[in-house]
Amino acid sequence: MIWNKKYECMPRQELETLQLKRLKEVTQRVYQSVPFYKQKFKERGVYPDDINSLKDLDKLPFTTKSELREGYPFGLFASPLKEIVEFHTSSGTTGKPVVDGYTHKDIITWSEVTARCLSCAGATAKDIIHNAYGYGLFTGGLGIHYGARLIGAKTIPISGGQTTRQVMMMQDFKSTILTCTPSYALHIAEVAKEMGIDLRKLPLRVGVLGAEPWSENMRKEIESRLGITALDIYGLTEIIGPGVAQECPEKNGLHIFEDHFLPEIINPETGEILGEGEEGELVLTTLTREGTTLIRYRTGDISRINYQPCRCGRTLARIEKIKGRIDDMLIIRGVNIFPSQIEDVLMRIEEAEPHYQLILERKKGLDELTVELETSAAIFSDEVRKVEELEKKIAQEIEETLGLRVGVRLVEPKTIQRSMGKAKRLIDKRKLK
Ligand code: DLL
Repeated sequence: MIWNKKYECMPRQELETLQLKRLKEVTQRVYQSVPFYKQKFKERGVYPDDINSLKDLDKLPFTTKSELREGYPFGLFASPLKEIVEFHTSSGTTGKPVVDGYTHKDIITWSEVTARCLSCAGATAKDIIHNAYGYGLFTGGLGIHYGARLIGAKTIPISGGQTTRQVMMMQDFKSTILTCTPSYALHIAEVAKEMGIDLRKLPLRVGVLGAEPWSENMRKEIESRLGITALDIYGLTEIIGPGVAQECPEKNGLHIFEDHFLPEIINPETGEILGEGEEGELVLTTLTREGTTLIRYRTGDISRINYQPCRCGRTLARIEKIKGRIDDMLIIRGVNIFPSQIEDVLMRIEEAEPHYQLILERKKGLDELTVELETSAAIFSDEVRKVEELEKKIAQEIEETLGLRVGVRLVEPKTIQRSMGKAKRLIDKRKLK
């Protein structure tokens, strides 16, 4: 299902003409109305009139998360406060959050892009959408809600938590689409099983899952436990919330809505723009936002871009599944690794349950990583030797695949805390000391 053929299937040349027109407007807009940008542009010796082609993008300065924090709460808005109709904030737990202010037109844009996401995943007006993303300051709940309303689907605004009730309603309302984080989808499946309900037999057919990194093998796990097609959705509060990019059933990258968000991939160390297919940090410029309008925002997320048209008919570029955030990259004895890469290996192990945590400690001045992984209760009823053998096998598998030596500790079912939203995969005990 393609929600907006005109824009999602636009020939690239035409799309680029539109992007340039919008980029010019947006640079004018921030220069005129956001003192922070006027100052930054001046410092760099660049003015809105210098933007004459998309290649001129690299003349513009980057925007960082810490700059947004410094502007807290309304300092970076490009619209007067009287035009703002809604606020959302980022979900960070420490320090001041990042605030996104939306004008009425921004809410219309947001509805449009999340409607595209849901349609891209196969949703139509006939669907019953079980929306278990958190409602409130987090953008997940309301963002999906607006898109679902635009396509005329039936939304259950259930938010996160009270999982037994979620399963009951999913069964009684005959929900067809589940929207939540991948880790919460797994938790729902676990609770359903305990209730004696087989989700695979319910009408549920698609999951629109995102807001946290998840690996290909985690996808397989979710698909088989819930009996659904699990598709990835990407977004961030700073830019709009969910609705920046969405995977189609081809499962080969997430279509980025380039008529609204202009993507680049850069080398995070040098800031240099990288070519198609090269891995680096995703940078986004909002082309149509009014309230919060950002120029070259450094998302901190690692991906690649692919400009080849997709078999689904969309001409929009695709970003590869996000590997993780730069801040979450672990460097252990010289090996750079993202938690999602370890997850991918763990989910290949037959005895592994999809619940794990990574514990980072410093021992004798060296960083050490221990993988805590749940396995079935049956394994613990065997001899201790069996548990140790399995731990060794998993450690070996990780070392062979990733070149990284880790400790593995198998734990009983339900030891690891379940998440209603974004799962906490890494426990950094170095910072606790
Ligand atoms: O997580 C928005 C969202 C809601 C996206 C619902 C998808 C679905 P924030 O709380 O601001 O916003 O967190 C944004 O989460 O920079 C990524 O690091 C991470 N993230 C979001 N989607 C994905 C994804 C929402 N599909 C931050 N895969 C982003 C990997 C993701 N990481």
